[in-house]
Amino acid sequence: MKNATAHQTAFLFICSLLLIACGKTSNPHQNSANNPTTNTSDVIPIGIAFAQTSNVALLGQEGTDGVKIAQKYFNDKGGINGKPIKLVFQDTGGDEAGAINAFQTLINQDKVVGIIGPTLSQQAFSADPVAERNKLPVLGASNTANGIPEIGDYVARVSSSVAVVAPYSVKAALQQNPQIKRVAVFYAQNDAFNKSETEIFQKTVKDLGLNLVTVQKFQTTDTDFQAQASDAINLKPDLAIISGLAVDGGNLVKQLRELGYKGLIIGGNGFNTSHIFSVCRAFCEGVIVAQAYSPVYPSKINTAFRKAYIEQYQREPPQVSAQAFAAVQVYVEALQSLDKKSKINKLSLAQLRTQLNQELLKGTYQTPLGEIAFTSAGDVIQKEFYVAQLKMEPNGVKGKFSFLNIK
Ligand code: 1QQ
Repeated sequence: MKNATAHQTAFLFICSLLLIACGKTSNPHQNSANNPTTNTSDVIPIGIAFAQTSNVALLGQEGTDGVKIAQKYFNDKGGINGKPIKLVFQDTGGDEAGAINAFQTLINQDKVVGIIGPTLSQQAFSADPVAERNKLPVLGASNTANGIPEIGDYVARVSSSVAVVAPYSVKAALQQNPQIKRVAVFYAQNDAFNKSETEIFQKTVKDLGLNLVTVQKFQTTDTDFQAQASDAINLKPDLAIISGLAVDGGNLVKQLRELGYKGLIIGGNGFNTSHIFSVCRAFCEGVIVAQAYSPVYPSKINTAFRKAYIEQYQREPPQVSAQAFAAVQVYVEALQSLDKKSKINKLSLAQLRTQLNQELLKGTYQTPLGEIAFTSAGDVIQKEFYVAQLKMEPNGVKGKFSFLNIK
C-alpha cells in the first residue's frame, strides 16, 4: 500500500513535469528555438513584449490589439518582399523583472529580429539595456518618459515624449477656463513615466504664470486617495493635474469629485485608454487628456487601420493601439528596404539585427500617427498632436474621447 502510494506520487510528479513541458510548447504565443516557424527563411519573427497580466494589462492589451491588426495588414500586402512577418508574444507583466525575462526569451529562445515594447517606461529602463547588450533593435510603442532613446544605440521609440505632448493639455484647459490660477498636481512616485511627466506638467504650469499650490504624491498600487485629495482641495485649486496609470489615476479622479472638487482635471498619458471609463465612470466626465493620435487623421493608412480596428473590436482605436501598429510598420518597411539592398536571408541573425537597427533609424514612415521619422538618438519626430476630453453617457458606463479644437 505504502509502495503503491509512492509510485502514484512519482507518477503524478512525472506527469506534472510533462504537463509543464507540454503547456510551454503548446502555448501559441511561445515559439521555441526548435520550432521551424521561427526560422527567418520561412517567416520573420518580431518580438512583442507587452503586459498581458498585472495592473498594466489594460494598457498592454491595447498594444497587442494594434500589433495584431498590423501583422494581418502587412502580411496581406506581401510582408517583406513576399515573406510574412510573425509576431512572437511574451508577457512582461507589470514590473521590471517580467520585462527582462520577456526580452531574454525573445532574444535567446525565439530569436526575433527586433522587439516592440515594453509597455511602461519603468520597465524599459531595466529591459532595454538587455536588448542593447544583445545588439538588437527595441522600439518603444508606449514609452514616453524622458531619457528612453538615450538608453542606447539600439533603443528607439514611436511614442512621443511627455515633454512634447503633456503641455498641450494644460493649454487646452486654459482655453476652456481662462480664469484658472491655482493648480494642484498629483503624481505616482513609484513610476518613471509619471515622475517624468509631472516634471513637465509642473514646468508648464510655472511657465504659464500659474500658481502651483501643491504637489501630492501617491503609488500606482494605491486605492485610497482621501488624504491627498483633501489636502489639495483645502488649497482651493481650480485645476488638478494627475500623472498616474489608468486604475490609480481613475480612482483619484473619482475621489476628488466625491470630496466636492469642481474644477477642471487633466489626466496624463496613463489616462489614454478607454479602460479608464470603468474606473471613474460618470466622474470621468470632462477629464482632459493630450493625445499623439487622432482616429480621424486623414490618411490612407489611418483610414485602413481605423476600419480594420473598428471591424475587429467595435470601437475607435486608442492611441496605444495606433502607436503599436506604427511600430510594426517601422520594422516592416525597414526590413523591406534592407532586403532590397542586401538580401536578408543571406545575413546571419546578428548581422540582420544590427543592420535592421541602422536601417530603421534612416526611414520616414507614413503611419496612422502621421508622418514619423527618428532623431539620431532614436526619438520619434512627429508633427501632429491633439487633446481630447472624456464624455460619459449619463449612466456612467460608456464613454468616449471627444477631440477638442486647440489653437
Ligand atoms: C510610459 C507611458 C505609459 C502610461 C503608457 C502605457 O507613457 O510608461 O511611458
